[in-house]
Parts: sequence; C-alpha cells; structure tokens
Amino acid sequence: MISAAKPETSLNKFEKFKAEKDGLAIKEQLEHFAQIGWEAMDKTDLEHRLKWMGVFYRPVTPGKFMLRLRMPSGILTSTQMRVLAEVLQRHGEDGSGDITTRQNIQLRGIRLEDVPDIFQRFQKVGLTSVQSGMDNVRNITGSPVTGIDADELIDTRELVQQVQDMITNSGEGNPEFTNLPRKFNIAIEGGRDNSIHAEINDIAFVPAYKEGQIGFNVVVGGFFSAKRCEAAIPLNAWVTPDDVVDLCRVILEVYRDNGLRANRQKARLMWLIDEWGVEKFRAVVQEQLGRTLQSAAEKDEIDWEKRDHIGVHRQKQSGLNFVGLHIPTGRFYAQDMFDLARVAEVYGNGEIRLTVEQNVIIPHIPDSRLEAFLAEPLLERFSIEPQPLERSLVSCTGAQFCNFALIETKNRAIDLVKELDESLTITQPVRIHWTGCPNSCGQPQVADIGLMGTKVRKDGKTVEGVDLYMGGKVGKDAHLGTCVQKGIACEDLKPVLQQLLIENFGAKLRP
Ligand code: SRM
Ligand code: SF4
Repeated sequence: MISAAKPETSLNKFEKFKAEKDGLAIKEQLEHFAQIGWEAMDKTDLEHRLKWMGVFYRPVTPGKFMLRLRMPSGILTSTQMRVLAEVLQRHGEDGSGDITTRQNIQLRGIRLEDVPDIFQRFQKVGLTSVQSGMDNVRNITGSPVTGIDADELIDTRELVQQVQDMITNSGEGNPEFTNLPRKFNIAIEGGRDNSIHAEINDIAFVPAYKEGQIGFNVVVGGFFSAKRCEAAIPLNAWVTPDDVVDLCRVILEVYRDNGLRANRQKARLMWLIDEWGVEKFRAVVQEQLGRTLQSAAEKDEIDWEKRDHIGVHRQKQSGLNFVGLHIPTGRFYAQDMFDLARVAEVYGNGEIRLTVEQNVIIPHIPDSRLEAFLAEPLLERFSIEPQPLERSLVSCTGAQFCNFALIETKNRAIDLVKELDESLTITQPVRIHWTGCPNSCGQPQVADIGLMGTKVRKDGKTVEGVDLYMGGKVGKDAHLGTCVQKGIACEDLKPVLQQLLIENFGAKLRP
C-alpha cells in the first residue's frame, strides 16, 4: 500500500473561502443575485465563486460580465452558435465574443440580471458554462478535425465529451471536482500533428500503437504560470480509449486529495509530481485505478508538423470538404456568429468547429457547394487566404478586458502584424503569439515569436512593452520556447520584429 497522505499545511485564502462555501453552491443563488444586482453581492461570490458557473466579473468593465462556455473538442452546432449570437445581440455594442486558446467561446458584455435566462436558453440547446473557471478542469481540447481527418488514428469526439460529462455531471455541475487545488487542463489528441499542444496540459493523451493496437501514451504535469512553465512529462502509461475516462477521473481524485494547497503558486499538478516523483505518482494512480497500468508504447504517432487548417481541405468522407476561416485573434460579434451559423447550415450540416489558434472550421461542405460557399461575403471578413503573418497570429484578451494585463494585446497585435505583412514578403509560416502578462494565456512559449506583456522604462516614463520569446516548436517533437530579450517598448517593436523576421525567417523588405 503506497502512502498518499499529505502533510498538514496552512491553507491559502482561496482554500479558506472554498472550504467555507463550495463555488458550485452559487448555482442555486443566481436568481437571487440577478435580483439584488452585482453591487449588493458578497465580494467573494462576485469576484470568485461566480466563475464556477463560468460567469466572470470584469473589474475593467464593472457590471459587464464575461461568460466562458465549455466546447468539448471545440465543436458546436449552428443552433448553439445562434443562441450565443442572440445573447450577444441583446447587449448591443457591449457584446462581443472571443474564440479562446482552448478551442472555446467567451461572451462579453453580459449583465448579471440576464444570466438565469441565458442559462435556460443554454440548457435547451445543450450548452454549458459550468466549472469553466477557477479551480476546475478547463475546456477539454481535441483535434479540430477529429472524425473528418483522413489520417486520424482515433476519433476522439465521444471520448472528449465523456470526460467532460464525467467531470461536470453532464453539465449539471459535479461537486466531486469543484475543489481542485488549482486549475487543470486536459487534452486528447487522435491525429498525427499534435493540433492541441498536448505538452502544455496537466494530462494529455497522444496516439500510440502497442502490439499492433492503437491507444494513447499519457503525459502529465504540463502547465504555464507566471513563476514556472513546464512541458508535460511521460507517465509511462499506455491506455486504450476505453480507459481514458477512468484514468482522468483517478488522476483528478489523486490531485484533488493530495495536491499542494498551501501556496497557490505551487499548486498545479506538476508540483505534486515533483514532490512525489513520477514513479510514486504513477503507483498511487495505478493503485486507485485498481488495475495495472501498461507501460508506455516506445514511440507515439505524433510525426507530422502542425497544421493550421485554414483554407479548403478534403475530408475523409468522400466528396466532402472542411474550410478553415481566419478570425483575427478570435474576436467576433453577434452578426458574425449569425453568419457563421447560416453558412454552416446552408453549405454544411450545421456543424462549426473551433481551433486553439482561435479560428473557425466549417466542415461537411460537398464538392458541389464549395464554389458557392467560397463566394460568400463572410469570407471577405474571415479569409481563407490571410496574409502570411496574420494567418498564424494568436492573442490573449489583454488590457481591454483583463485586469491582470500589463498591456493591450489583441488590437495592437492585429495592427502591428498588418504593418509587418505590408512591409515584408515572407514565404514560411511564422507563428506570433501575444500574451498580456506572465500568466501566458496566449502561450508565447509555443510560438516562433512570443510576446509577453510587461512594463518598460523609456525616456523616464513607464510604457507598455514586451519580453520576447523564441524557439517554441509545435507538432512533432514539440518543445517550449524561452525568453531571449527582455523589455522592448511596444512602440519600438516594429523594427525589432522586422529585423528578426529577416534574419531568422527569410523575410525580405518589400521594395
Ligand atoms: Fe488564462 C487566468 C483568459 C487560456 C493560464 N485567463 C485567466 C483569466 C481568467 C484571469 C481573469 O480573471 O481575468 C483571464 C480572463 C480574461 C478575459 O476576460 O478573457 C484568462 N486564458 C484566458 C483565455 C480567454 C485567453 C484567450 O484569449 O484565449 C483562455 C481561455 C481558455 C478557456 O477557454 O478556458 C486562457 N490561460 C490559458 C492558457 C492556455 C492553455 O490552456 O492552453 C494558460 C496557460 C496554460 C496553463 O494554464 O497551464 C492560461 N490563465 C492562466 C493563468 C496561470 C495559471 C497558473 O497556474 O498560474 C491564470 C491566472 C490564474 O489562474 O491564477 C489565468
Ligand atoms: Fe489576462 Fe494575462 Fe491571461 Fe492575457 S495572459 S488573458 S492579460 S491573465
């Protein structure tokens, strides 16, 4: 019997408020909150516990909340998209939506008094936002072309849904997993190109053969935080698809019951693995699972460079295509969402997919409908042939809505990349990721060029700046990039990036 008992520790303030009242308890109080208004709410309920239902108070825009959904594998229906658009439309100019770096959607400008009604609408169309913030499992990612990719090894759609259903009690909320020591990320990849950044998740499943049978190798402990970033390490376990839900459940239980809760900066899963060593962690998981874990397959099947899915691609289903549309930094509005729902229905089968690069895929378009689809005015806004640098641009929320932000990101990222695309010719893809602070939501460590917001002293003044990251590699042999230069003022960034692109990525100045 392996001892998993943890030493007594003092609890941080988050642990204390969670012990006083579980975050999920606010589900029953939403009607009441809607009636009394956010100004009258208890501060901890307002700023923290609401996040258990995916409702985020935004200190930058008080009274206009953000609503973070769950989108297993980033797949939704046109009906669901239309409901999201209707919710935004009601909020007029305040309403906007973002596709997130976890293949998910966030809505902005939401008023608390509308939340009960919004949740009723969500329930009717199978949407949920439960457990999408704070010390819960985030949106579970999967290949955005799962089930339609001819080269896929495992169709992971059902699995991702099953793991979400296990964690959230099918969207109703599950108190078993609402008090983890910290946030938790899970990814399940069934394709060859590691489209979901397996290496930066607390648990990731990547396809691997053992004795001729396809299953998954399991990696654990990947995470980014302001203090430390780590790629996931092998658990030395190979599992069949049938084992995935159970293994996720057991790892979550082990983490919930033994994870470190004294210091929030040292509470992610990797810190527990550090303390125990991965062998002990594996042994405890195995014991709790009640069956022997097979050792990992010698190699996994991630042997492709990462694809970006933009443009027209053939599906594995004969005569059908999927088309990736570029949504600049994932920002869209109610009308865009209505339009996406419409084209998905008119040309496809109503399905819409999201990518971790914050873009959209419309699948199931028959060859005979492709030409008409490509002539849709929507594609002038959301191009299938974006400029080379804008094509791979990713950005976190930044100062416009996030109070952690040290800089403005999305609008600045779009403007700068436009200027760079206008001034340079470049043939190779360059992935530029912006993140507004060291929390790294925009994943600068996976980028060719990562830009992390900071404050810089220039001419005796404090101005917005970035730390420069380079060397992130995605897909096959993925590894994290590192900081190569600190403190570049944003106003000086254009020539720095021009030079970098010329020297390192074969760009040429336009005459
Ligand atoms: Fe994040 C906190 C936005 C992906 C690491 N993240 C936040 C908050 C909730 C802070 C807040 O309350 O304001 C941000 C909300 C801003 C807003 O209004 O939108 C926020 N994170 C985002 C999103 C929306 C960025 C985006 O523009 O796409 C992403 C939402 C994903 C989703 O659908 O759930 C998002 N965040 C990430 C990722 C990337 C990923 O998962 O691949 C990371 C790094 C990976 C990781 O977590 O290991 C990430 N976010 C953090 C952290 C640092 C966690 C840590 O262990 O220290 C925080 C701060 C925290 O949790 O204390 C944070
Ligand atoms: Fe906010 Fe920082 Fe995350 Fe950007 S990286 S969304 S600024 S917490």
